[in-house]
Amino acid sequence: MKALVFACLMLPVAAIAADLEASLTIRNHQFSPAELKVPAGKKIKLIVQNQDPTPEEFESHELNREKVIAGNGKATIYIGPLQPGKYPFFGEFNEKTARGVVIAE
Ligand SMILES: [Cu+2]
Repeated sequence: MKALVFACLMLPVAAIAADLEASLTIRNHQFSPAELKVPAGKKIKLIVQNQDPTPEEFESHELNREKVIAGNGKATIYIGPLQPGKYPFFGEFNEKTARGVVIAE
């Protein structure tokens, strides 16, 4: 009984603490949006949807992230909490066209 009450009290806290989500789409070897604004100081759950039939690799030295996303697939990349600033990223398999930047503010 005590445990149940505790669990109920904890629910709203859990809801507030849920990750912020942001999404990116890859199409024609380009990221959309190319400029992704996120709040500084928060952990972000970044969902990357690849609508191209070929794989892409999300890579960012500034964010220290590297992840392959299968063709017509989806990947989740956790970033942050970030200091205010700009964090460029690119698609390593199509570096000339697949470019973007996360802007934390
Ligand atoms: Cu790489």
